[in-house]
Amino acid sequence: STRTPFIAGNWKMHLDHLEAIQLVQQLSYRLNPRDIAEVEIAVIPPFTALRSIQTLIEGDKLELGLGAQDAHWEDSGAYTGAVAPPMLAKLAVDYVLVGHSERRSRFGDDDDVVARKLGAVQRHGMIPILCVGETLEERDAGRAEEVVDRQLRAALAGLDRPHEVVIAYEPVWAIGTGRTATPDDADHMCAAVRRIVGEIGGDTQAVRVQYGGSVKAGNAGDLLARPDIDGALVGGASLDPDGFAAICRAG
Ligand code: G2H
Repeated sequence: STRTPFIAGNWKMHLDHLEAIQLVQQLSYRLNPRDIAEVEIAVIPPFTALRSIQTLIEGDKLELGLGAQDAHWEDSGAYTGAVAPPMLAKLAVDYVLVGHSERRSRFGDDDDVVARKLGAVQRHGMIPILCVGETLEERDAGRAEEVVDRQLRAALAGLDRPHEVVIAYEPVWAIGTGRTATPDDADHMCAAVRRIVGEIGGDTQAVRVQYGGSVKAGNAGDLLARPDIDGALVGGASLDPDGFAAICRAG
């Protein structure tokens, strides 16, 4: 396909800003520009490390995208503890995760909140990485595609250009569990995601769809070789520079 593979490392709640700089440096030593010329790579650290990583990326002219793990939907206001999209845009943040399953299950981000955050991120010129995916219970009940369909429509319905969003299909039962969807299952759902984006009015060939859930160096090649999987959202394995560099090369 003509879509550039996109590998993003979601560090979750790990690493202080000094450890974060170290990891980015270790990563950049391991990535030969020739190996990754055709791949886009981003790191998604905690908020506290965004500024130092941004400085490092600019100072060393690294070919590395920067992402944030969440954003509020308002531009400012009395929302103690929250971070607003314009603050992130000013830090040259390229991507913002929206609707990660941990936000949905542990912070109460429902479909409505996800839609508002996604719109706010886009309005401020950043690209949302919208996470969707079914639980084990939903998959066993044969409802996986129905759940993903609902999540996509709720988040994307109001957008003019629904394909200008990266979508990460992350089956909840595969997150941090060591259990990965088979490449066939993952590819099948990523194809369904693409079809649904088309039904909402997006360009099915332009939208980038990542797979996420226990991606590591050992399984990345098989997943990324599939036609409808355009990249990976990597959690645990993105904290290891050797492993993450290997996943990037697989892209
Ligand atoms: C899913 C994924 C990254 P992990 O949450 O978003 O994490 O690779 O640890 O399963």
